[in-house]
Amino acid sequence: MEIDKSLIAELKKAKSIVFFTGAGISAESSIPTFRGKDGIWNKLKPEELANFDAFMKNPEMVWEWYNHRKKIIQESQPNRAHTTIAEIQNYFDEIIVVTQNIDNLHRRAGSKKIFELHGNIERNYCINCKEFYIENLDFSAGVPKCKCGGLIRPDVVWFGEYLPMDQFNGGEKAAANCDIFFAVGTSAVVYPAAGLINVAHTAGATIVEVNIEETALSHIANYTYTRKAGEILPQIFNDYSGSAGLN
Ligand code: BV8
Ligand code: ZN
Repeated sequence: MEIDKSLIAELKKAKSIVFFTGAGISAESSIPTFRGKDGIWNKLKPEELANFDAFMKNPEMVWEWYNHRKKIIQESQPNRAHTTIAEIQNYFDEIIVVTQNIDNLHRRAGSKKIFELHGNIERNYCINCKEFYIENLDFSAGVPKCKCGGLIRPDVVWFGEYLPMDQFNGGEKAAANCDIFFAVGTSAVVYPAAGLINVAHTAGATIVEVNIEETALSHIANYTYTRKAGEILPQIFNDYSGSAGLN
């Protein structure tokens, strides 16, 4: 697939680039997406798992689901989409990652400026005293408990829960001030996160969509690359560095 020369020209002028990412950027790291054809939520209903009531009703089941995902994530590696975003940090004034993912792969790939809108599966906290637990939790007596007796939960944002304001505000500011906004591997159906694409568009940023299929927001993209993120992002920035004489 040919990369638009006009996009390369825009990259050469760009100061600030945002990568807004969803589960699709981690698909090539063998982490299942939510809504794609093999999405995990085709089988399990998100309402039954990713919400606080479900956790209070059946914490064992919700923890089983997260431990299953943790295991997949621990056995996975960042792919070329994650590493490309990390590598180009030296070429531009500002590369900001605003991710909906909880898999920590952007950080493991070396990205420095990351806003995590939906939390991080490697962090947990007590629902009672809010104490954070990062290290391995003790499941020997069932659902892990805090020293205060409260249940420990994953530090991820469930449906009906507010996003961490510092992360969302940071992501929103980045979207409102960037020159180019890449939307990579997201179905753009979960709000308020997906609203950041509109924020960037309204602020006049160039929108580049990278997805293997059309999405709810493809109509506002200036460029759409219907290819795997792990293939097209390296190609875009290969073409860019070639034309900018960085190779
Ligand atoms: C909130 C938990 C305020 C963590 C998740 C009606 C209209 C609008 C909004 C709502 C509504 N009803 C309810 C709401 C609000 C709700 C919402 O948006 N619901 C949607 C589903 C309708 N939002 C919320 O509840 C949010 N909070 O609004 O708070 C509030 C507070 C109190 C009271 C009232 C309001 C909280 C949202 C966060 C929910 N948590 N997960 C976890 O376990 O992971 S959501 C879940 O979806 C994940 O977090 C994920 O990040 C998110 C988005 O999914 P994607 O990342 O886009 O993944 P998906 O599988 O969908 O798509 C993957 C894409 O990749 C596909 O397009 C595929 O084609 C593509 N792809 C695949 N392979 C590749 C690829 N692309 C490129 N390369 C590849 N190789
Ligand atoms: Zn506690």
